[in-house]
Amino acid sequence: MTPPSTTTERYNAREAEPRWQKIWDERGIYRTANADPRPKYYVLEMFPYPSGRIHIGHGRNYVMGDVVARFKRMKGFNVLHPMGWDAFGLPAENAAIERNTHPGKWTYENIATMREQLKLLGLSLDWSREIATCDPSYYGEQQRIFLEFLKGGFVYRRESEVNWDPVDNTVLANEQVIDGRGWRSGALVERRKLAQWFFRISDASEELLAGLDTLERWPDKVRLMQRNWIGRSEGLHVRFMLDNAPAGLPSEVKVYTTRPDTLFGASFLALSPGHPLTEALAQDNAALKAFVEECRRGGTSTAEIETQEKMGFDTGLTVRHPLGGKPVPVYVANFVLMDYGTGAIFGCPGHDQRDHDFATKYRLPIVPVVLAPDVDPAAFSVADAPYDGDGTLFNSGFLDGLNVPAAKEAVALRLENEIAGNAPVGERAVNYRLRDWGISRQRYWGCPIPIIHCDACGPVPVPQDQLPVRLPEDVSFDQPGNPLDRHPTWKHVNCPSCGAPARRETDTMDTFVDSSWYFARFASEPGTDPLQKDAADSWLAVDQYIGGIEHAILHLLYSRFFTRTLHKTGRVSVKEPFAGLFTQGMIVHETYKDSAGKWLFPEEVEKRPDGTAVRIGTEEPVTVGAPEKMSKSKRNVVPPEVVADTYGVDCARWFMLSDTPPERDSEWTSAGIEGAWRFVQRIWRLVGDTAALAPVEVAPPDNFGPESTALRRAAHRLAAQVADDVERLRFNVAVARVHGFANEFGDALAQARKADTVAPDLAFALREAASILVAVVAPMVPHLAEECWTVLGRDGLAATASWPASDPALLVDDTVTLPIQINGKRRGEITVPKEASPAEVEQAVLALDLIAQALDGRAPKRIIVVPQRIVNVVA
Ligand code: ANZ
Ligand code: ZN
Repeated sequence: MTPPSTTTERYNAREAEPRWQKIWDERGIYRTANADPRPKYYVLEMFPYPSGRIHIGHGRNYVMGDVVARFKRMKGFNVLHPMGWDAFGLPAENAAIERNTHPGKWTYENIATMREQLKLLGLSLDWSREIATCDPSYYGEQQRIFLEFLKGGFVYRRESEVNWDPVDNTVLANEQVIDGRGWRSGALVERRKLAQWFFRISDASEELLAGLDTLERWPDKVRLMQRNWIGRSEGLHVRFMLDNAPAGLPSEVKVYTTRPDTLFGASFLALSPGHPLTEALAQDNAALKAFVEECRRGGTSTAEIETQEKMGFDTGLTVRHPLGGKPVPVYVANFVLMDYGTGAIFGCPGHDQRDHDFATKYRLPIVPVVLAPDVDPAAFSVADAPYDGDGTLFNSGFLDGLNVPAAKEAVALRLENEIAGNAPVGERAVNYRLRDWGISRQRYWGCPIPIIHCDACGPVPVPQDQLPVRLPEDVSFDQPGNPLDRHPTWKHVNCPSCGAPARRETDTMDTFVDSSWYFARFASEPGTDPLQKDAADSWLAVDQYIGGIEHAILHLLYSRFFTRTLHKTGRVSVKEPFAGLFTQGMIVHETYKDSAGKWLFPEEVEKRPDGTAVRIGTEEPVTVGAPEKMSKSKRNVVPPEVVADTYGVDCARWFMLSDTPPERDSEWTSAGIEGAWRFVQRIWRLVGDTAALAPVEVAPPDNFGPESTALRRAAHRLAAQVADDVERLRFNVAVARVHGFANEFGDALAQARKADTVAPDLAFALREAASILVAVVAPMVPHLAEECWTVLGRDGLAATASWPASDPALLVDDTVTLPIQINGKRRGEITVPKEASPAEVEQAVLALDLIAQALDGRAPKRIIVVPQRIVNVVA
């Protein structure tokens, strides 16, 4: 029988993809049971905010997570791969204002749209565990957790500053302050003090820092960012005695410094505007009071405070320098933060930029005390810029000649042993940049803080049987401010403790709280308690967490703190939520603008071969901009539906995994997606051709010839190597290997087609190779894999198949490559089986073209084969 030459029919993704999705769905194969004897594997992508619609750029991390989930299932794990919605937040309120709708309605509509879009991508998710953080069952549990944290001493209430819009009379979120003005009123924003709730995350600084060392499967970059954010520093507290302290005020100021070595360069002391001494002095100093108010203007974000111009106020007071006793003036300065160190500093303008700016502005002395190495002291100046490098102390009395670390130590020792009024003047101290986490938000669309304020009893927890505290539905957004606050009835309740009329807390929680434990929520099966300890313990930690680098700090740090606190309150056993973390690169795309400067969608543009572009329909020229992160505002987005309709989502998945390492940005191009399409068709043809040449499953023959052995080796190696690549999330490497294998496989098929009949060993090897190929690509192109599985007549679904086991005998490399020398000169090499006899090697060498050419048809005088080493030909 002559085998047919090729499969001509094309793979029709548009028809096949929805069909297989329906079958997966009907058979519930991605639903996960907690009671399952197989080892567990939990893979999670950072859950999305339901902002509207997704574009293909959003899909990359879900596809990566899906490849891991599908791969681990094939490897025999009980895989948890859930999805949910980070559903509270400001955009929903903004939408409510703009469109006159309810934030909940807007949110749930977006969820419905985005759920369908995600389903389109063929993700192997357990949708039965879907959660939305705005669901009362979710946020009710969060309220319980809040109260447990409160009881455990991990939550407290204090006054803290917020952005205040004086025209709209409302608190603004940082993102509602634009260039220092309210986003709606345009009024200059002020800072106001408000009693707010805080999580004591700063108490956990040391353990959060130490825990980073255990997170071996996190990117070093992220661990470093967290380390810097926690910002541990070692320094010295130094007490400065006031010379002329006004009656009734403290007689000293304590500062925190990490550079005690520069103490002789101190030319001023600066207090924060919020320092108790500042406040006391301002009581009867109108000018100082006005200055403090001036400092209060502008937003509360750190970025804003750091970029403000340095401002100071001379209090007229002086302190004694603790080494030497000269008087040092005391200022109030806007750049000194109240909630860091002691809220007071000594300024050394010679060696610190901020102090230098300040001293220059207020004409204070700038004295260098650290001399840069190999510099002439006479020529060394810090008048124009401070010097913050290493060096040798000078202008510094007993410190002169010491290096910086030695000088730090010397100052610490001296001041530790100097006693003033029963206490040492200096004390070593450790400080952390990490601040406590303020969670109160004066917003509607968030988790209500379950507290009732009573004039007699103070803040009282809402009793358990009254949880959840639900958000009222009947709210209006036609006025600025928090609708919960002006709701006619919602906040008016009786005190649970004494029964007197009282008020509900109208603040809601920061949405970062919602995302700090959702991974634990997914562990509970649907219809059970939201945070079941057994379930959480059996699934946590998340084995592989995948998301954007933009969450490297806050979300991950808060989740780590939250998990540690859940551990302390007995809710879960783990301390760290994410054992493995991967931060994927973004998908970027060119931008297009018409002549009027309006952004155009890619589907409105036709690219010309010369790189120029025109608008489809009008033919007007289009300006092509550099690839940028896909974003709605620049319209450089590709909707998943469009890809699904034209190429099929498997092509999109394949393309997203190809070429670029997953941690790097990847550019979406039509050439790229077309390339993926061609490869999908190629796999389809390889499988089809195999089925045509070797239509039935045959038992493995006793002996394999060289051709079938070579193909088997390649296939078995592919399975082993791709497994390793996927374990390490090197998807692009896996894709490259599949390409390489496809070439070998294609060659083997072409050879087989030439013969009149396909030998049984080759028939077996071809079918085996096709099955391995399909199984190996199944996690990446799952729909195509199912279709191919059917063509090969395999049982069951590709999605539930096992990962192909590689025969170890086929993995060892049993060939050896020997260099060939002719008359002592290296001329080439030959690859032969390791066990080949010298006679066999000799024969193989003589058959080479290069030998025939070198010998010009004559026979060689001698051939010396050194087994496993070299072949010498004497001509
Ligand atoms: C004197 C000095 C001399 C300083 C010098 C630096 C350089 P880190 O490393 O981040 O802990 N500082 C202390 N408390 C502050 C506050 N509440 N607001 C603003 N700045 C504050 O930073 C410690 C340094 O930051 C301290 O060391 C202090 O300035 C300043 F050549 O003391 B230094
Ligand atoms: Zn009361």
